[in-house]
Amino acid sequence: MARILYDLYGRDEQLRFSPYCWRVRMALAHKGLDVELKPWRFQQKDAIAFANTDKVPVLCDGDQVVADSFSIMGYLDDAYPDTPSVLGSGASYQRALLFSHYVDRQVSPALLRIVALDLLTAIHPDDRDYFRATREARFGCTLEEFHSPEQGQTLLHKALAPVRAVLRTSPFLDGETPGGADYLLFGSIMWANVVSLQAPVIEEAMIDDWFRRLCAFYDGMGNHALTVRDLVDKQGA
Ligand SMILES: N[C@@H](CCC(=O)N[C@@H](CS)C(=O)NCC(=O)O)C(=O)O
Repeated sequence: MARILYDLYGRDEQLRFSPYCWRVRMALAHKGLDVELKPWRFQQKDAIAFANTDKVPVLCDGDQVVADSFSIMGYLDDAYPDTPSVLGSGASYQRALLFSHYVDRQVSPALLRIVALDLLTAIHPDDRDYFRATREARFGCTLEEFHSPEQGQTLLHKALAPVRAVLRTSPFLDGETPGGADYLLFGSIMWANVVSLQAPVIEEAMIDDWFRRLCAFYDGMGNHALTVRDLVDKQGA
């Protein structure tokens, strides 16, 4: 049976920007596992209700259904023990879990301040009212008030201090070759990179260099990603 990943798309079916889906795609590629990407939009909740979730990614692997990016990465390690591990087990798994919380709570919120309004341009027109309503309720202010690229860059610079420290000593966060920690962070930077109207979001050469090297992995999967800038150049905002 085919392996299927439900993957968020935006104003174009090829515009794939979910940070959580990107980390899973990198994990699958790391393991050499093929996957069919099933395009999904924010409000298509019925299509993933079988997985008891209202969010992507959702992975269907034969008769196994797994939701949540970190759970999917862990599932892949368990289900395919003969492939290179992504998160590892025991202490290694716990550290990856900690790193995942760091990315979600420190890095992604900073990136969100930088691209909050750009996201509206990236999202499918039918999802824009939904996105604005749900996010404004979450932030407690309008997207326009939340959008603050300068403040976001300051927060991002501070948040990335531990990443900078590690990249001074090794080419990837997981050492000589990329692994789970790299993919967890890569997903968020890829998300901001795909939706940003003013690329690049990463202003620091060392981290940008790490990101570019990861984009080139797995047949240049990241390099081939369509960005909102490609579409706006052709179609306008
Ligand atoms: N903790 C989840 C978060 C997944 C998530 O928030 N996915 C977003 C897309 S990036 C989503 O599907 N949102 C649906 C919505 O906002 O209605 C994971 O790691 O997979």
